[in-house]
Amino acid sequence: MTADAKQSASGQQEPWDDTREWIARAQARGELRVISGANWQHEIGEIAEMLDHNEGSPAVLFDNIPGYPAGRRVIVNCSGNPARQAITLNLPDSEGNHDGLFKFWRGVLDGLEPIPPVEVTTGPVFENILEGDDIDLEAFPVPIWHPQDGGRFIGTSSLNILKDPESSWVNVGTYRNHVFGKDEMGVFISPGKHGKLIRETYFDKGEPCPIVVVVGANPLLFMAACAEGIPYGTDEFAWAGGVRGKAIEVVRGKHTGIPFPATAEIAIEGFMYPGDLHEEGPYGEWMGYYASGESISPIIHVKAIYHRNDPILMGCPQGKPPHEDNKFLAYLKSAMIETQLKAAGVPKVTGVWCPPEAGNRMMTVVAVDQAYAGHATQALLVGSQTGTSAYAGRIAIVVDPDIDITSLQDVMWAVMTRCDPARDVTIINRAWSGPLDPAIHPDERGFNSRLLIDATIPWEWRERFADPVVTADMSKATKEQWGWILDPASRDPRS
Ligand SMILES: Cc1cc2nc3c(=O)[nH]c(=O)nc-3n(C[C@H](O)[C@H](O)[C@H](O)COP(=O)(O)O)c2cc1C
Ligand SMILES: [Mn+2]
Repeated sequence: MTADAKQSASGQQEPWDDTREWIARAQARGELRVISGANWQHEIGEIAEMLDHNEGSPAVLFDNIPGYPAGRRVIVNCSGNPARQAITLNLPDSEGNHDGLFKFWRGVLDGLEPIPPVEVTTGPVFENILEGDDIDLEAFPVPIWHPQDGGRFIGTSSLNILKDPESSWVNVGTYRNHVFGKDEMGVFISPGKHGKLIRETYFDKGEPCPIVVVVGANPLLFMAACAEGIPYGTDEFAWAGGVRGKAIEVVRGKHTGIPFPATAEIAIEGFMYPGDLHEEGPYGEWMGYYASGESISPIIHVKAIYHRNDPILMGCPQGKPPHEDNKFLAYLKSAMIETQLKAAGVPKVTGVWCPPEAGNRMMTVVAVDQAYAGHATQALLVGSQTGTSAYAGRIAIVVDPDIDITSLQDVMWAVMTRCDPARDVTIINRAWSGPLDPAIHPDERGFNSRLLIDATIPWEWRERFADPVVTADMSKATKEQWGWILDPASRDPRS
């Protein structure tokens, strides 16, 4: 069934099932361009970087990549703007904006019931099965994403699927995958991530660790795989099923028994062995540096590659923020932190924002309607350390509800005018970081410190705090009446 038929049959949009339907919907809305002839050596990477840093950029599907047969494609920037996030989340076009996305994530996360994946006997991912000498990771047009990358990274928006050996838990995480050779690749997992904890359970017992890496999943599953704060023990496929209100269909790898989406474009199955290591990286990382350089990391020995005809490799190269993931994680992570603050018993939180400019991690802004002495401190400390906000933070800020938390300009105004450093600034030490932080001495990475800023009006003398010259309500009212002056082509509506 085509994407359009799905729409008209039910009178409203049914969830799309695979990347190809997603592409059809994006194309129908003018959100996707097909580009022929860009090379994998540097042009696709350069274009992806340009798309990340220009407002309103489209998703791009690269075809006719020199050296590869037509049809072997690469897609980037899928959910890089609110309109395409609405497609990914199956929302009406009218919800593809700030308010619509906040509303969606707040609503869906409140009491989210995961829907476990359902197993099916086969799927399009099995259209081609490569084993033995046929295995070749470079049979796909894997780009060199950044000039100083240590090679071709086939996994940038990948689903790395691992199964806990002691339970039925399946975990899905996005971790980069560096191609080492025809049938060998890497997986770089930071300390504390679920995938690493699971792998250690195998290695501690001296056992090989099975894995399936999907490098052409779909934009929704990518969101699930990189959303920090989905609890330890929760299957991200089930979480994604809950978000879209319909189970994900999975098949199982022949060699590992690990489930992966039946409609995946490309799935790579293999094993890692204790003590079997290879140089990995460097890679253009999310803070905008090649910070972790080259290190030694486990090798995935590939036993099978499954792929659809004319497979589509999905990419989300990082680099200087904001990149594609920052643009969608801003809504998702902010709503998750709000939910977590509520669950931790912090009342009257009116909003949370993880600015894309700070890679959604290095800054967390919490707005609270202060109701008692110490309330702002509570929101600030908890907000900086929830499951979603703890990793790789740098600065957390608490503000009052009149501040537009999605505007760095407004947040900075609050910091500059409501915070007296001697009273309102706290540094906590030895927090959760990792090897990627360029601000920490290369030999001392793992921990970092956090700056916590209370930028709220001081509780004790709130009644005497100076009135602001302008409020959001005043600006809005002025704009409604006089906003036409800002448009040079407008006519005076009063005449
Ligand atoms: C584009 C992108 C690339 C990422 N690459 C890595 C990576 O190479 N290693 C890593 O540990 N985390 C990486 N992450 C972050 C993880 O995907 C994220 O923390 C996820 O929640 C981990 O899931 P887990 O806790 O189930 O392991 C990346 C995130 C994004 C958006
Ligand atoms: Mn997880």
